[in-house]
Amino acid sequence: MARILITSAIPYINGIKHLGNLVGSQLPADLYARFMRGRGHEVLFLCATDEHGTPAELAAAKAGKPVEEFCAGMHAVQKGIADGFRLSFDHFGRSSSRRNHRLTQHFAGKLAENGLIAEVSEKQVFSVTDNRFLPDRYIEGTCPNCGYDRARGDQCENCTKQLDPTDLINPRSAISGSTDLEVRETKHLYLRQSALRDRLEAWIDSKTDWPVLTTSIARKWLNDGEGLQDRGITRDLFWGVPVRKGDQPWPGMEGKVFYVWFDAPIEYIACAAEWADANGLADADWERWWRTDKGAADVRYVQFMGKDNVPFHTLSFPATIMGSGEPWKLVDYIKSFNYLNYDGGQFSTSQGRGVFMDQALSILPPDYWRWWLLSHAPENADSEFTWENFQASVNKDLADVLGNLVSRVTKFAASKLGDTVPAGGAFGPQETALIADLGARVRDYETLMEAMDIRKAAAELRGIWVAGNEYLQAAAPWSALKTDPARAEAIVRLSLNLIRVYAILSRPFIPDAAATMMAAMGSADWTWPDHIGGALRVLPAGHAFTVPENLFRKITDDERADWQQRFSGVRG
Ligand code: B3M
Ligand code: ZN
Repeated sequence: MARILITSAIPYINGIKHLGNLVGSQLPADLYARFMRGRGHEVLFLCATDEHGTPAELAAAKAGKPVEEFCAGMHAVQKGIADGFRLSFDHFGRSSSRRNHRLTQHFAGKLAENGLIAEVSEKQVFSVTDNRFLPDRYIEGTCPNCGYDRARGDQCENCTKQLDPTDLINPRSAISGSTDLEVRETKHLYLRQSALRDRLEAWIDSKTDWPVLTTSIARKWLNDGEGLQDRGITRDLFWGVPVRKGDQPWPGMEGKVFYVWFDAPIEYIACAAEWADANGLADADWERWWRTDKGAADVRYVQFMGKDNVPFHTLSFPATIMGSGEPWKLVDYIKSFNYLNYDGGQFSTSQGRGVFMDQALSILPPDYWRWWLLSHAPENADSEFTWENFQASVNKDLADVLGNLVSRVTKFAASKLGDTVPAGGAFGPQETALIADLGARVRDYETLMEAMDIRKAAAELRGIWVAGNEYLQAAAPWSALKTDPARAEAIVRLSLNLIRVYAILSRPFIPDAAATMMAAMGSADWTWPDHIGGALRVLPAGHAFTVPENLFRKITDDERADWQQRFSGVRG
């Protein structure tokens, strides 16, 4: 039995994620966690809300709430939605937790001790009316290049020119509109990533099994321009982890907080501590997942994220860990994703375009979304959600193939042979052939799932369902019943067992349907089918089963058209 630590990129607190975000981190992480648990491994699967930063402060202000209260409320909302999608986190933590405050300050202190922090004085725009320094993107004005009057301080959206806030004509605060802006001197801490460049490069070079998407992004940043840049890790904000050197004050840094991207990945560690706290465990119980000197050397650590988050996970966070000089675990494998597009355009959080997690659950149960999203995961290229494709996948794969098999077998068995597994007959050549075919397919499925080759794994699972359907069609117990009832009993006995095995294999993708199938087979034996021949004999003759409710319903053309229309505009 192996030990596997799994983290998903932690979603920002300030809004509900869309399906493109879901398929790029939390959902594939859940798939992998469920598969590894199903195989009998010990898994710790962690996620959290990413609660700091200017967007959180501004969203709270817009909602008219103190930021702590806003974050607590949104954390509960996101937790509810994660549960709705059956995301099986062992803990859903918060980057604003005391554990993360202390760990973040601890890491900063260690980095300073090791000479990896520089204190830099810089000039920044201060809004007198808002009483705060403004990040570049919260300064608006007229673009000196094209004259667009709502250009942002970091870039003009109209002509795409990269800008400096001081380039803008008539600059104003994007928060209040105030033009009462001053340039003030402020001091910040920089993480000297450049000093760790060669170690980071050697480490990336050693990851020959990583997806090219992951390593190519890392290499681009390692070699960009003058090479890896040092990075500011503090901000002049109110909400965040106060800057301290371990448990000591940091002279000259009073009133400042760490940058959200400094403390967010540290929450992966803090979240394990939160998990231990929430379950009455000791520090040693979470440290055995994270400290290589305390048992974590044999843990395999896998991270899941969208491609935009890769630089922070391949360079900045490893720089924090390496620079601490302490034996914290480094990630072993990073599975990253391209983007999912939406019906001819892009999903967009800022524009409210696409289907958001709460909306998705309001129209269909989670398995429908899980199946489509995972079987179309944007692994090797961007992929696209269209309502036609969604309808076709659900209706074909889930309703016609899997749902239909379960319903035909159980209804036929119950109506013709009674409500227990029939005893007659023996397995013959058709069963032997099916067992051989499934044996090979299940091994293939395992290999693909272990490699996180998600689309191919989904295709193999569908193939496994299809094989069962083809067997049933060819064996035709309804015909056998008339001429050779014992033969019909043997076919039904195998088919009922097949439903239990399908529940186990399908559970990582469609956990609710899997639970329904297992319950209908009157079993709670989720043991992975290492030997398919044996697994297809687990439910013995005389074992009671029931006919489940329809597993999946079809999406009608009217519904499809209605949803297409309803989700075509922007979210209100
Ligand atoms: N919160 C980005 C996002 O929500 C960011 C990920 C942090 S991972 C440490 O998409
Ligand atoms: Zn412009």
